Amino acid sequence: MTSKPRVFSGVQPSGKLHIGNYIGALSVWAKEQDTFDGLFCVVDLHALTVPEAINPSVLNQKIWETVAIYLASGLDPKKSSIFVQSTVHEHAELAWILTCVTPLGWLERMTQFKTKASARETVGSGLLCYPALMAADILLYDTKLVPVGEDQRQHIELTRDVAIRFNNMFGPVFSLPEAMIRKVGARIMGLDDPNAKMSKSIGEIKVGHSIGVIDPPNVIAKAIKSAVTDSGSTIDTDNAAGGVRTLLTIYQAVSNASDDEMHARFNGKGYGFLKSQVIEAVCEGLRPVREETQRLMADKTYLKSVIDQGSEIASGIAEEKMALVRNALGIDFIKKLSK
Ligand code: AQP
Repeated sequence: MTSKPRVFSGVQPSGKLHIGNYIGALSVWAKEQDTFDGLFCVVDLHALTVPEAINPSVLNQKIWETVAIYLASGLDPKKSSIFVQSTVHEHAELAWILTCVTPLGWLERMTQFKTKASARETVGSGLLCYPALMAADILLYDTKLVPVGEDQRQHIELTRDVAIRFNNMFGPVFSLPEAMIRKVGARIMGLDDPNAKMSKSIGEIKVGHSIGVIDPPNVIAKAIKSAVTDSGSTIDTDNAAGGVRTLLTIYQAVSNASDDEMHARFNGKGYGFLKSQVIEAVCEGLRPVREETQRLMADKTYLKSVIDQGSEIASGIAEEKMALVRNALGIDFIKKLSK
């Protein structure tokens, strides 16, 4: 038993993993891993919620690449468990059970569902039920903290509500998790649209929307040079909004500059200067991640050993929790009959 708080988080292996995912999630995991009992998962079952977007060989490649990016971002498999969601079957089993205890209205209220559903002609039920799978991911492990970007806050609140509802109906099985959200950079907006969150799926199809974590420097520079600003020309660090605020936020998150340092460096300077500084900081900050990801992608045997080790640890915890869940629901026949 460890006294460190249990932490669970994940990234979907969908689209192009971007600097928002890195700043909002991955960099926090790596920085804080010594203080966590951490489980970090590549949530491949979540990537199935938009089946029209699935290309099996691309998805398979993205799963490997996401594991490599986790490691390249600084996660250490000796300190944290890194695994792939579909290798631990309890995620899918608990997701179905939690779907059954979650009122439809709770799912329909989710902002992410409403945004994604409104952009599509047909919407699969998986997109609606996604938060129940996310609740299963978290609740399986008695997770205390969930380090995520701001966009996931509502899903963590739903997870707590689902856990409370289950506990009230069937007995105290689940502990209540809390979101862990950084102050600067928890919601990075698209470079092409300061009103839309930077997104993996949009980044995959739209040049200039995102900065990919493993994009080469020339691609990063081109995206930042073309980033939307506004009709002004000089920076007011305290009141900057829109695209200028996005660039300042990315610089501050990547460089760890304080508010005073940001003021001294940028106040009254031109947008061209800001862009050149962001290009330099981002290219330099992401260079080790890109290079290490490339190196790790050539060593699948090592990546597989990391995933196997993480899956074994995660499965051990998940099996124990599922035994309690089945017992609470009265569906533990298989075990009883085989005794
Ligand atoms: N723009 C963002 N700024 C800060 N954090 C972000 N995260 C996502 N976008 C931003 C955080 O990254 C983690 C992994 O995200 P995800 O893969 O679970 O799902 P997502 O939120 O759906 O990511 P995308 O990029 O928007 O993907 P698509 O386009 O496929 O929907 C989470 O902690 C998330 O908060």
